[in-house]
Amino acid sequence: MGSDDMKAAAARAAMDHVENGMRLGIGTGSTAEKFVAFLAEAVGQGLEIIGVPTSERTARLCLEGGIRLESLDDVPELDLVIDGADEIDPALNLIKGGGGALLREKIVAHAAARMIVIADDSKCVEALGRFPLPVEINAFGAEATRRAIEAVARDHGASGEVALRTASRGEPLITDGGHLIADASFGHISDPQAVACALNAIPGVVEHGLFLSMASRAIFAGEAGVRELTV
Ligand code: ABF
Repeated sequence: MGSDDMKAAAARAAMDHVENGMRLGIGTGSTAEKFVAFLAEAVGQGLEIIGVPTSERTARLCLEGGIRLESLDDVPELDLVIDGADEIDPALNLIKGGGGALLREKIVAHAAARMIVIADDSKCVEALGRFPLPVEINAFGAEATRRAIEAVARDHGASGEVALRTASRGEPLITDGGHLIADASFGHISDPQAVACALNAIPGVVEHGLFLSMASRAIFAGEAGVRELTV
């Protein structure tokens, strides 16, 4: 099974957790997009849900698929959010933000009673940090903020640099919220909670991609099939 098929298998399995009448947060990224496709199919067959998207891109795909959407302001409490991740540790702590949507993803996840993360097996890690940690930052004073993140990373044993993310033509990537993304290469994050607290203390940091104790279930797909992990 290729990576695309694994993502689709995890996304299909997540549909078993979607019930009629749910207020559903809908994630961003290629795995979440497979989920949107299955959801659109189910909606076409009569499933009624209210979706709250985590990005403009997901919103567009949902609307194309006929999925009813509302804003989080109109539906501030959600039953469930289903989203992808860049890394997942055994306690279901996550790194997210590789797709640049971490702020809305975290706001939506925080508003949801439950979070299910869907992924192919390659996202499972023993310890977070191999994937550079995305940090969404305010454009004002971006270099000062980048250096402050670098200091946090150094204090926590980071092995690499902190780089501002660029878009396809080399200009800075701008998020849906109008911010920048700094990617911090830790290599290994031994104390995710401490790193999260230190990043939260930097004024220019809008939000970071450590999603700690937010997901209660992970659906992984790999060569051996689909497996679910709960905490
Ligand atoms: C989003 O999609 C992100 O938070 C994460 O960065 C990314 C995972 O992407 P993919 O499913 O394409 O690997 O959920």
